[in-house]
Amino acid sequence: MKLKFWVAVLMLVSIGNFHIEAETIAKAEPKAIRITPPAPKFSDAERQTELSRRRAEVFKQMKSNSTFILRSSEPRNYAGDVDFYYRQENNLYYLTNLKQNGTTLVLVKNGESNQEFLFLPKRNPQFETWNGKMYSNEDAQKISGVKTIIDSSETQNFLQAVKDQKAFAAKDGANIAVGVETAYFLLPFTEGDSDGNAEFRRESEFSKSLTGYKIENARPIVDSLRQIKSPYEIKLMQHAIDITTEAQMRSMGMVRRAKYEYEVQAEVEYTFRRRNADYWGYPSIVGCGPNATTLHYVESQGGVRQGDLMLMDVGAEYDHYTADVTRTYPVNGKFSKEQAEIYQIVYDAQEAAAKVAKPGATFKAVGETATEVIKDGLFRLGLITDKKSDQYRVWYMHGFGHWLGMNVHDVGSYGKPLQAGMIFTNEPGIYIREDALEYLPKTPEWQEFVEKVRPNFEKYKNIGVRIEDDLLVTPNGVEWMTKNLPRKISEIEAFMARASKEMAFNESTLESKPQLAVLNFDTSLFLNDDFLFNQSLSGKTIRRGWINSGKNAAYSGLRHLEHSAGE
Ligand SMILES: [Mn+2]
Repeated sequence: MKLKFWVAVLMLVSIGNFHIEAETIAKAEPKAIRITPPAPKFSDAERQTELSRRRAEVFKQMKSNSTFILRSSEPRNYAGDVDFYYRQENNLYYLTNLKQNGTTLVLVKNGESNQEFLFLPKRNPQFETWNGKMYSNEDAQKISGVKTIIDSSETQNFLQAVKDQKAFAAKDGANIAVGVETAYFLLPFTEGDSDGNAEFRRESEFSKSLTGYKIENARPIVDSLRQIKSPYEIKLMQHAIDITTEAQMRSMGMVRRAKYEYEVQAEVEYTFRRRNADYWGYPSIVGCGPNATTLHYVESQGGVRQGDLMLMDVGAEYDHYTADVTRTYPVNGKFSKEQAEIYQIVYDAQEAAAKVAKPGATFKAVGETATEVIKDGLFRLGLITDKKSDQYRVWYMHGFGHWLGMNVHDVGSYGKPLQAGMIFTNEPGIYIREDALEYLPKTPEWQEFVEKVRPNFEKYKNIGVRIEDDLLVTPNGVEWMTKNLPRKISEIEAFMARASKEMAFNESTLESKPQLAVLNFDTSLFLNDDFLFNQSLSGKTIRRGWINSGKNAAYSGLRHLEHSAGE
């Protein structure tokens, strides 16, 4: 009885504390950070118009008397009976915006008449109990704008009819008279196209089983459409980029207090989720010091050390569109002389490339402009001895950039001149890998190279810099979609000083008081089980058994004495 009384008093006091603390945190929200603007919203009519325009463009490029069959992607196994998060095949999503597994889109062009059909799984209460709501026919019609829906249990019969070159009559009355001359599928480009073979295995196998059709790969059609982003798509891409910008900013604000790379990665991915990104577009690359020189470093197990550079190549995915943004910044907020020298070369290369990027320019020429700046800079620092040779590849071993969209390395030809609506990454880099000189060919030329550059190499060893921005080609040049993220050395240093100060308010919160630690006790108090179990404060449930091992631990002293001194 007495105990319960004190628990009640404590709860009142605690609830009061919670409000005060919540208010303080709200006021201290760092102003230096650019909060992601609201997500773009489209009406049903806007979406349907956009999607039917895309399908109309596909029809335009299909031959007469042809059929295009697009299948949804299959779930991918993670382990045992657990799958990865389901992600729709990009082209099917591009043409329907449907995320449902088991969906097939059929486009039929007979003469000049165009018909669209959608095979869709029927709603199933058992499935919905476990996995959530499925589309009704009306939902699918409303989302995609495709009017004719057929139960996907008939997909196999339909495919058999295609094989037999017969018309298909669905049980509910829909008739599909396939265009009998040409069959389009999404197919690997070549036998050796391993990504294409993995992604379009079923299509490839089925197409090989057909006789009497001319088989065409539909990817050049959809790829060329996807290469030019519509205003609708640009809004989605901008949103993915804005989320990524905020994530990069927050990481710059907290990095000084981080001990391990994974903590910084967590800040990034926390921001992605907090801003309702669907996922990342590719695994986050968060590498500090020497790890920054590994292009696709994903372990994030290394330490975060003052004096080192942090390289972060991360991208939020929003509604099937991904950002791809890299920043390299000093953990302590100030570039050293050597770090700044390398950084400035990469920055200048980016600037030079962006200046020549405009409609009509080739991707290759834009990339070569960046390469020339890199070569000049490396020569100046004594890291190469011959600007006309390929020596620079020792330090800049990847391409200048790539198309960006639904895939991080998006579809589309690199031979086509730039055109308004294309989006590409501008991402030169220099990586002074610790062991780079050990693996060069043992020829007299390379030996001489090694001898000459070694002293300079020692100066810059373990510095890795990549700067990556997402550029939209406009009628007159390019727009930097990543322009809100500091990039100049002076901007980065000023931003980090401010953001780091403003984000310091939650130092203890981040380190030792997760969101649930709303009760700010100074001393350990004994509370009974009733209190720890299922108490709801301002709608939050305190989980039983929750352990806080930091120095301000509120509960650890109560139930887990062995943890109270920290891990
Ligand atoms: Mn990239």
